[in-house]
Amino acid sequence: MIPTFAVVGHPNKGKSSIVATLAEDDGIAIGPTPGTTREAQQYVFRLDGEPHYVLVDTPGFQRVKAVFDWLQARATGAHQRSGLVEEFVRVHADDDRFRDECALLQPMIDGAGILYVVDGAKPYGPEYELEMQVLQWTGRPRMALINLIGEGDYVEQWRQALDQYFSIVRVFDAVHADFSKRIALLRGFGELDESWREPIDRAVAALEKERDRRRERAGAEIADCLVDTLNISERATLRPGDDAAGPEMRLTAALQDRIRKREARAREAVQGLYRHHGLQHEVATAQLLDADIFTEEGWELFGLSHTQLVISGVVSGAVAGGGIDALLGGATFLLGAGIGALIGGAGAWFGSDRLAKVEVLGQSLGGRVLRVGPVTSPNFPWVMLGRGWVHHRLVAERNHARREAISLEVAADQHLMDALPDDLRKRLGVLFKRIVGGDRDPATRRALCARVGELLGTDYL
Ligand SMILES: Nc1nc2c(ncn2[C@@H]2O[C@H](COP(=O)(O)OP(=O)(O)OP(=O)(O)O)[C@@H](O)[C@H]2O)c(=O)[nH]1
Ligand SMILES: [Mg+2]
Repeated sequence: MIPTFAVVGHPNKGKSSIVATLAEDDGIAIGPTPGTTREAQQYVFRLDGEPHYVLVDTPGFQRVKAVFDWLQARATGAHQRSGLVEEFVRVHADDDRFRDECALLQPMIDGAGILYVVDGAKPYGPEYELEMQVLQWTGRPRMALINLIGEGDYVEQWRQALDQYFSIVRVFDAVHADFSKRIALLRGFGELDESWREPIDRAVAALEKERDRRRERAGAEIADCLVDTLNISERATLRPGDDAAGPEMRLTAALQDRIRKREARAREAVQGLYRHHGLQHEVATAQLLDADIFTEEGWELFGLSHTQLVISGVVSGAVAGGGIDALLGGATFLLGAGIGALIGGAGAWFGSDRLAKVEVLGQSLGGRVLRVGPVTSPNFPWVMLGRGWVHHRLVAERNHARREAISLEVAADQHLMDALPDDLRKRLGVLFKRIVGGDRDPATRRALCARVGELLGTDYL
């Protein structure tokens, strides 16, 4: 049997949040009012189609005292307790008063382990004791999870009480726990019962492998988006005597629109890799990621600073000949010292005149053809990459219990891509140049995928 865990506890303590995070399912209902979960519901965690474990989300205890009284009135010895719990559920299967209790006890009767969830931000109280006793009477392997909803800290109190009834007691914040905490918790599940150790070890190994694979695939999605957006152009035929200004504006707008759509497609793919299908709506509210590609602010924030554009050799021709290497050696010396004068003032790298190539192509049968694009601004690939990086970071680290809008603090004067190690920035710069230059070699694409994947694995943000 696949290891199965019933997540139980008082109403509104974060049971569904824990299920959402561990099952990677952002479709599970989570809410601030007690009684959000009305029915027990199974969630199978699968990777590559293979089921690894099952979590059963349950409604909270409602009438635990009545349950315990019923059990106790019939108890004769410890050897009969689990049988009595079974009998309770059988007898009350159609009794509406014990609907929630039956729903939460049934999975245990069917062989599930128990994850008892409490809120460590609120003080311990004797009303929980009966819940713990009923769970103890099931005789199933059980672990207590101290979730923290809010500011208070009563963890020690809780520990002392929980230690009496549970073989393992852990603090686990369903909303903020990172990958390593999730893995540590899973390993704990494996310790609950001898027969679960092996399948849980396999689940952990599969999850770790999946994490690398997701990053790799996300790197490829972002790299492909870069290659595509660096090659998009728009054309229109000009009739004799037509002024090019109007069509040029229209084509520029169309070009920008296609780039935006391409990026949206890449973001969707990255979210899909991490099973964050429902994120789309929230991303729209995230201030940073929602910023349009074609704004000067975003350009500054996500891309390279002017200084880096020069010292990385991204802006060829701005410095004569071998000057770039000399500059790299003396980067600190140059910072703030006349760089602006070398490459032009702020804003010189943004604006439609510099953004994309605009060409009137030769006479064709229908007339002259106006082409806008591809985008030639040297910062463009860096801006796109920076946006992809930030988006990936937020998606990859986001728990499935987290439903509020995502946001990221970035100082206004920060240039994200400046945070890259020089070596990586240099390699990326070389690849960008090749792609802008029309290089279609699959090896170039592969190299870009690998470099972007490397970037996604870094912690520079
Ligand atoms: N800050 C914070 N809030 C949490 C955490 N876990 C749950 N919450 C919030 O607590 C509330 C209840 O969470 P649920 O997961 O719906 O709780 P539940 O135990 O399933 O509730 P019922 O289904 O009503 O019994 C929601 O508003 C969650 O966003 C947490 O770890 N940190
Ligand atoms: Mg719930």
